[in-house]
Amino acid sequence: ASTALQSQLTAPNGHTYVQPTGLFINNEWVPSSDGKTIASINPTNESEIISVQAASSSDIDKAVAAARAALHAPSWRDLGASERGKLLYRLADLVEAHRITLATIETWDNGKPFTVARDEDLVEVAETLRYYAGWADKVFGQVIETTPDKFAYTIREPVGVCGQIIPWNYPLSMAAWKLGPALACGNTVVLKPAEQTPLSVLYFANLIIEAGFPAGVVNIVNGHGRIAGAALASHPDVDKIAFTGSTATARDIMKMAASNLKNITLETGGKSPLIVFNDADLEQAVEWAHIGIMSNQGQICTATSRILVQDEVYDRFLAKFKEQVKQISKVGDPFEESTFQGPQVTKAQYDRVLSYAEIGKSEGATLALGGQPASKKEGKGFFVEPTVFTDVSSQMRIYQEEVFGPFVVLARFSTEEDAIRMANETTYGLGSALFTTDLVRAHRVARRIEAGMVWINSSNDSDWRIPFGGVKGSGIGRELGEEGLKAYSQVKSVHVNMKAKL
Ligand code: TXE
Repeated sequence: ASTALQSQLTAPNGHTYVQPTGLFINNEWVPSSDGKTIASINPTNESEIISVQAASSSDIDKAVAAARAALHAPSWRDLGASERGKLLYRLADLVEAHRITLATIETWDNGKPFTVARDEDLVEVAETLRYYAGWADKVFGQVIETTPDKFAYTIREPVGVCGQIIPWNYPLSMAAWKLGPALACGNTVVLKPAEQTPLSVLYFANLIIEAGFPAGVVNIVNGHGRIAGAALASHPDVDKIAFTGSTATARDIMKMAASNLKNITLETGGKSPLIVFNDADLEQAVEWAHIGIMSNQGQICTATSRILVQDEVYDRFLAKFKEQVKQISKVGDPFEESTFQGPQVTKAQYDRVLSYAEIGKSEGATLALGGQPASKKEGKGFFVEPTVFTDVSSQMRIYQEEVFGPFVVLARFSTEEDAIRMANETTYGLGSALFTTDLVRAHRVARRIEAGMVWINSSNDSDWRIPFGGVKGSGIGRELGEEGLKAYSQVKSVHVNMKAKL
């Protein structure tokens, strides 16, 4: 099976490489038990790239058993923490060595611009792995003073077998965010990529073998959410589920994870506000507001998809913002260097963005830009025009619901109190951004926004060293930074009686 489950492919940019297509279990490539496969589609021209194996629930059982065995194997359990770190450093180096291949696959399968995959996503993947490599031997417990008769200390232990379910918008970055801390802390993993974009993560699996991770420490099983994902989330021998995706699926996962009271971390949707005060540097606000919603085809959980602008500067901001969208948001072939926006990832997402354009019009908002399919070569590809709505009010669905595309709504406010109230009138609480030159106001407002993250005078400027996650309907727990280690280790308390007699 090891040799059959791969194919030599040539990507649209002429890059040739060998694509694994199997399930990666115990450092081996195996077929699915029921012979099912999933076709990966190129969103640029809607053609099939290749079909890959789709895990059944019995394949998930095999992957979980491999992860459980690896957790207890001396090759992993007894490996020194610094040695675990070295494996992660080596994996990061391999990601860099294979950067062009990985970026090529990411662009082909997901549709994001190649320049972005190569210069942003792949840099983040290597740096995140390296960051957590450094933490591997710095996760330890405490000695706690009580009385002279007691010696007490804590041990930070791995949580165990971790199921990780990731989305399609940043396939490799999401894998790195989840694998880095899990492996640094000594866990073993069954990771399920999104069925829409498994190819880069499958290629990455071979680097895990090459880095020297023992068999079963990382298992990567592509499959449908409702089959493979659900089998993982409900599995009685999985200790933790880490999930990034929609809030609706997160709710299902919480229910499934309740079966054996799994430890959970969830990173879900958002409708993040970006507030522009009268005293803001308007040029800077316009540039960041554009990046905050239009980059990665708007498929970013922290996309600042609601722009709130103070009365006095509203008209000027809107004019400049529209100009920025027209000038910078060049839609086209993601392999072309000049492209800013590629296709949406799937037909479903393409339809979703266009349907929200219809919803916005029917709700009475003003369509200021876009709202249509973008022109495509030979009528193929999931391209949409960057879309801007104005005259939007808080009752409208386009103000409340996550669209997950290059789709933004603008509303105006008068006072700082109004801005805070409007920013918070959402069931979500992931990102937020605010623009002002008033230092005191910046920090005052940052405290009052109900969100896991606030960007002052920027947007979506995330960093692997800084915690990432949401409040309210945007999730539970934090990833990245030192905080991200808490999700993957648990504390054991040891009490030692020092008294000779009771
Ligand atoms: O997400 P799902 P979808 C939001 C965004 C988007 C919408 C729908 O608004 O338009 O979700 O996208 C797995 N048990 N986000 O349907 O279903 C699935 O296989 C276990 C925001 O693609 O949440 C995939 O691996 N797993 C987001 C992962 O969950 C299940 C990123 C995400 O898919 C499952 C993506 C089940 N029952 C979408 N059903 C973000 N926060 O960045 C699905 N999955």
